[in-house]
Amino acid sequence: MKLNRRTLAAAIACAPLAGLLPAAAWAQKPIVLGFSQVGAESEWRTANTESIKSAAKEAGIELKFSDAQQKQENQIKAIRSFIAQKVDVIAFSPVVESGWETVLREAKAAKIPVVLTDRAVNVKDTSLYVSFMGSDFVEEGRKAGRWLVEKMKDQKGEVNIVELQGTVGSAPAIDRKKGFEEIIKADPKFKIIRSQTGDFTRAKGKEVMEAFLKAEGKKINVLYAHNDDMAIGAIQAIEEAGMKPAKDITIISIDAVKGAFEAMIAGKLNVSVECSPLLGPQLMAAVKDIKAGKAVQKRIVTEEGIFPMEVAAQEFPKRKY
Ligand code: GYE
Repeated sequence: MKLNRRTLAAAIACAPLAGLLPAAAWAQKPIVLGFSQVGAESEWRTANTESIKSAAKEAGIELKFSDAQQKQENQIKAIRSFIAQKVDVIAFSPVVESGWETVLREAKAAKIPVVLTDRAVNVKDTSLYVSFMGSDFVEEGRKAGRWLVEKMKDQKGEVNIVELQGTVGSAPAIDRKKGFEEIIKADPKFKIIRSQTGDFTRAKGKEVMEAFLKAEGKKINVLYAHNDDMAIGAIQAIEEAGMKPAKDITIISIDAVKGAFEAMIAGKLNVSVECSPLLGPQLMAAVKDIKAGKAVQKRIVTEEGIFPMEVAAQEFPKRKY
């Protein structure tokens, strides 16, 4: 470049700043990511939000974060606002599976790539999103079922199960039910006698368990809760009814958040199937790859385990959420 008076003046003016900033930040403006979160309904969700916020910061990605308070209409509004703001990438955890075609088509028409995190959508045209990262919820349900079948293998009579489902129409509620049923149906002694949504919250979990106890009382042998928060709410209801959680009623839940470990250590929860909310770093990596024009995997499955109460105390110090 030939230096004339203008370029020279500009170079001199910028020189002190350029020395202060890392080369990458100096060269380009940050990637802007619009993220629509489900809400703050559970310990899992809080950990997920924290993971996304801290990973964005770490990656130097500008995050526009919107909390939908568990309402699909709020998520659709947030996505439309991200489109209007021309963000670089949109990511969201869809509260329910269906009803996304229109807004996803709008994002596609605006050429804004979409990444699904945590929960899936039910769309015919899978080109409406670039990638879906998160757990295999059917497998989580199967793990819960397999644990129960093993635990009750010597039991001769009926095993009466009550089920606290997650949010109606959400991928984890649909899939966790499906995976669990697939396993227990192999033996007719297992019977789901009541099944109702507790919307993934402690308050609703407690409320619905109270109703189950009123209706079925001592008949209940097992509680299968689609997340830890509902199980923790239900534990309170069981204790208030004068029964012993994890003894009078075997309790299985999903997520393996710290609250579940505390309940297991206290002897009130039998087992929790792991579901990791720590999706932030892998989301930011995908966002960077997308912006760089690199291919990203269509499906990224989180690897996870299962923790029975016997290992809770030993595992607890290692838990990150
Ligand atoms: O299990 C539950 C949360 O979508 C996997 O949502 C997530 C679920 C999680 O509210 O605790």
